[in-house]
Amino acid sequence: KSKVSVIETWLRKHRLLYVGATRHPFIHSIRDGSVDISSFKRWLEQDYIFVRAFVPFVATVLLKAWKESFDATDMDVILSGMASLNDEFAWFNKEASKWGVSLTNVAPQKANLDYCRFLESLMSSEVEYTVAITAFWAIETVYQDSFAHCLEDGSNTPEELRDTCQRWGNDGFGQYCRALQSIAEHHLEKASDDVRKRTEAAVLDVLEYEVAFWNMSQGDT
Ligand code: HMH
Repeated sequence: KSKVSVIETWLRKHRLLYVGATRHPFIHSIRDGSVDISSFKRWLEQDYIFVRAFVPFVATVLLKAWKESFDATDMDVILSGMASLNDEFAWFNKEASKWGVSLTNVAPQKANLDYCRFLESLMSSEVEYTVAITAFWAIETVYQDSFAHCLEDGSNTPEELRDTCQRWGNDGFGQYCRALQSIAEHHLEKASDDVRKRTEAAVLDVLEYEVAFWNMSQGDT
């Protein structure tokens, strides 16, 4: 008898919120070609700030993997994620110059500050590895699922936005998210009820912050 995984159970239970985070009107507007370019530029500027805070978060996940996990593949997968974040900065700079956007001196908006503050709370050494790695999986997966949707057959994504969608929507990134999911699931299976509950709450927080982040990009903060 095949057992439904912890993560699969949560995704079913919180389906509406997950769909809200991965099929947001902003994503629909990219997919159907009606996207407002000033919204896209705002998203680009704000996401650069987010990713600057995301790197130290991932560094703490790596540190926790080293201390708390006995499986060496955890560190390999997290390190590959850090390496792609390094490419991401080069990509942000290239993309910003393509759109005539400056990434220096951008003021973070409230939804972004709130999300970055949440990331910072997860960086604490008090936060268990299981909580942190699962939140990490959720953060990456929302972008993977959202942008992959913009590349599916039948999508009408403007040519000049395909590069952005490819960045997170490509198959390699999809495999990486599945690798993170299996690591998170492995730790969740062994976790106490208490840790599991706190992990579920962190995943819900991520989904809510992601919705607010898309809202901010569209200017409805
Ligand atoms: C807001 N969530 C946000 N930005 C990102 N770049 C990702 C997730 C994925 O790395």
